[in-house]
Amino acid sequence: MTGSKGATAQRAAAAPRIEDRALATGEPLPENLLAAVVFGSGAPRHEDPRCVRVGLQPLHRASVAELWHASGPVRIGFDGPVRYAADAHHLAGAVELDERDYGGLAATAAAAYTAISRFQASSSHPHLLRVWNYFDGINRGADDGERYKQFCLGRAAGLALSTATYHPAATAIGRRDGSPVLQVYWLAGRTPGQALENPRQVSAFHYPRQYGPAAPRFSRAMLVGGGRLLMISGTASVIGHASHHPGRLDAQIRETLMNLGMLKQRANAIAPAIAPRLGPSSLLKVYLRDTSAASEVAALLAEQLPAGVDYMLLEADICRAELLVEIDCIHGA
Ligand code: 3EB
Repeated sequence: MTGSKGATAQRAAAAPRIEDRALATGEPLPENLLAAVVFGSGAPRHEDPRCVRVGLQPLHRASVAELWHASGPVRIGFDGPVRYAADAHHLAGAVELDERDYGGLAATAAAAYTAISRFQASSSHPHLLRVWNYFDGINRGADDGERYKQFCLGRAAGLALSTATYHPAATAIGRRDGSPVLQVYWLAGRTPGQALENPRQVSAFHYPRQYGPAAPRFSRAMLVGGGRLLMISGTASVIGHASHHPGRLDAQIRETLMNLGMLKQRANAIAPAIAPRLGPSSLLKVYLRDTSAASEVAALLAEQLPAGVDYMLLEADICRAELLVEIDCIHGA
């Protein structure tokens, strides 16, 4: 009796294993995979629906991939614009919509998130946990017309159809590839996650009006797999709701790492399997606006990160023009 109960608890607590490594040209995708996110124009092309190609250029490697390994056999499916792959616990989904088909980014984001909300509501894995959003020219446009704010407007409209009681963790980052495609991909679960906020920061969904007509709908982090995996949203040099240290890369990195540290501590306090600090199993994506600062950033991170912590460094635009760098993190033991 206790044995079968224990097995049930363990099944419910499974977390996907996520790994960063390059895929060689011609290399088949590993077996039992939920998703392969590949970065850069040099990344190999796969026709597999589980593959998402993101046009962000890696700055310290030729190509990198993030592999989401399943815990068993994978079922692949399609539902309208959504493509997905699922195992017994988790689902990876992706939607890629061409802005020219919807008349602007806000309408495109609304269409994407309407599709996601509808799909998730009827899915066997209904709980939206972690979402990445990539689109071109995130800082183009003035005031409320700035594309990031337009994206937030459409996302809010689409997510309003969701039945979820909390927001997923998220990243929203600008590509520079001139492609009119909004890319959204996500992790969802059969069981809910636990959303975390950062006491150093105002919750994004409570940001004041100055940041746009609709607040960004995301949580600062999500505990996944019964507290075995922490998925931290895109994190920048924001305290309260304000950007800090404009123009100062070193201070922005330091502040960003403090925000990440706070979320790891909070997670560790309620989920002891989560290490309170970054370690060799942490996966970082560092989004950097100024490519000429790549070696400076590498030096700063070598100084500020614990030994053995690796990261992807990607050329990208960040959603506020004054932010030079943003980091997101997948973090376990
Ligand atoms: C911030 O703290 C930085 O709109 O989905 C970080 C992570 C940011 C996610 C999003 C935006 C988003 O507000 C920007």
